[in-house]
Parts: sequence; C-alpha cells; structure tokens
Amino acid sequence: MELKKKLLEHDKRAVARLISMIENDDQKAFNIISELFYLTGNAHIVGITGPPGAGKSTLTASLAKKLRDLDKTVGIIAVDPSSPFTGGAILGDRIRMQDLALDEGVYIRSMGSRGHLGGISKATHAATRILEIYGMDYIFVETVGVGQSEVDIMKIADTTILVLVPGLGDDIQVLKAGIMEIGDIFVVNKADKDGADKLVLEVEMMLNLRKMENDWQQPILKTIAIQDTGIDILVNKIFKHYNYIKTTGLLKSKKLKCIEAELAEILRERFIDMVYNSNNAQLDLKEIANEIFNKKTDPYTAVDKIFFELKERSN
Ligand SMILES: Nc1nc2c(ncn2[C@@H]2O[C@H](COP(=O)(O)OP(=O)(O)OP(=O)(O)O)[C@@H](O)[C@H]2O)c(=O)[nH]1
Ligand SMILES: [Mg+2]
Repeated sequence: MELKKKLLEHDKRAVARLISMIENDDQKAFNIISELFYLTGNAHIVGITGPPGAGKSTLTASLAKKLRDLDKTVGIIAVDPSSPFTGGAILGDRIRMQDLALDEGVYIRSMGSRGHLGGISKATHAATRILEIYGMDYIFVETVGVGQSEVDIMKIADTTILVLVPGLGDDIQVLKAGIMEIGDIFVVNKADKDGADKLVLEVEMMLNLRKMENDWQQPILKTIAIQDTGIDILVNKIFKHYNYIKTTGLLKSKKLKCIEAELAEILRERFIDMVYNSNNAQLDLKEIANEIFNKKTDPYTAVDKIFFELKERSN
C-alpha cells in the first residue's frame, strides 16, 4: 500500500495523512498500524502537563531543539490545547515553531481528541504508534489541565514532566490530591518571574511529606523556556529517568499498564458503538433518561433490558 510505503520511507506527509485518518476513525489507518506493529514500542514517550499557559509548548519546543542538536528525532502531540491557535501557534512562539516544522526530524500535531469517556483516546494512542513507526526517538504528549488529565497522561507516558509556574495565586492548591504522584520530573518554568524559588521550596516540601514509592528522587528544576535556560539539565534528567525505568523494569510495567488502558479504551469505544448502532431502531438514551426521571424504570433495569435485547438480536 502506497501510504504504508511512504511512512516507511520517512515521508512526513504520510504521518499527517494517517493521523487525520485515525481522527476520522478510518479503519485503513488502523490496518497499517497492525501490519507495522512490530516497529512500535521503541520511542521514549514524554508527557508534559500542567496548568494553562505554564509554558508547556515553549518548553517542548526548546526540548525538541536540544534533542535535534543531539541528532534525535522528535514527535510532538498536543492533546486538546487550551489556547486557540491558528496553524502554527501550537508551540507558542512562531519563529521557533517554523524552524521545527520544516525539519524532517520533527513532526508536530495537535489533536482535539479525548476519548468517549475522557482520558487518553484511542486516537492519541494510535497517533503515537504512527510516530513510532515513522521512527521518532522521542514523542512528547502535551496535555493541559490540573486534574484528571494529568493522571490520564501518566498512562501513556514513560516519563511525565509536571510544569508549574509561580504566581498562580494559591500555588499549593494546584498540587493537591494525587497530582504530585504523577510527576517524574518537576519543572518550575518562568523562573524569570517572582516567586519561583518559593514555589520550588513548596514543591520540595510537598514531596518530602509523602512516602516514596520507589527510589527515583523526583528532581525539581527551574527553567526559563523562552530563553532556553535550564533545558540542558532537563534533557539530562529525562535521559536519566529513562535509564532508571529501563534498568528497574518500571518501563515494562508502565508499558503494560498503558496497553491495558488502551485495550479498555478500544473495547469501550467498540462496545458503546455496538450498543448504539447495532439495532434497527437506534438506542435513544434521552428517552430512557426520561423514563428513569419519571420513575418508569431505573438505570439498572434499563441497562439489563438493553443487554437482553442485544443478546436476543445476536441469537
Ligand atoms: N516570562 C516567561 N514567559 C514564558 C516562559 N515560557 C513561556 N512563556 C510565555 O508564556 C506564554 C504561554 O506559553 P505556552 O508555551 O503557549 O504555554 P502552554 O502551557 O503551552 O499553554 P497552553 O497550551 O495554552 O496551556 C507564552 O506567551 C510564552 O511566550 C518563561 O520561561 N518566562
Ligand atoms: Mg501549549
């Protein structure tokens, strides 16, 4: 197949086409992944997450530049970017972005694709696989948020970088409830602003308070992404973390968990599609909700009935 050949020949346009097909749920793209699946699994997947406007994209661009200097190839996927962007603004700074976008060793894409039930979608998983087949050494997945999305990204990333910035007001609020657990590396970006050192101290304190799950000491680094300051150290920590998870077997268990989450997501999508579309009359959830509201039925009985009808139909 033409597209498959182009992908193997490192034609970036094939990557763009395939990811678009994935977003449109075009089975042909998934077939290509199936055929080339043996080429997947070799990229270091780095999650970048943190509050809106923290400088995640600027930081990612800066990291990508550094990795290109080291002759590494880089794919970047921004999931649900919060800032409205036109064409090229996904990496914040247009000039940096243009350099990167023209480089055959870099591919940048934004995807507005949360799964049916939130979380990292089937499409995002598939896009990382395309980038792996293309041969990217590093894949950055940027997500914005200060809640569930950070926890979700952990499932796809081998290394998760949590980006924080001073001056968000109640800084420590941002760090609540499980969010700290997911950072393998903490970055206090915009260190050119007041309050960076205070925030570093606060993060340190939070980290000291909790029980360590393993012997990876989560580093806290200061960066000024717009000036490429602190990026060398960050790249080194990324290498170091990868080394750590490889040698301890954590990488394998992370990958297994990721595959499990992906399987569950594909099953969910497939199953919900089946429930919605397999009958002559399509399932009318609004109508059922109405019946439940009016106490004509209840959610458990309603779902039992849907399953019963599905079974009847498949017999
Ligand atoms: N002063 C300062 N500004 C920065 C720094 N890093 C990024 N910025 C600026 O912060 C703004 C937001 O940067 P982005 O990289 O788009 O931030 P983001 O986290 O990707 O934003 P979203 O994807 O919209 O959540 C831009 O105007 C950047 O130029 C920094 O280190 N210092
Ligand atoms: Mg961004």
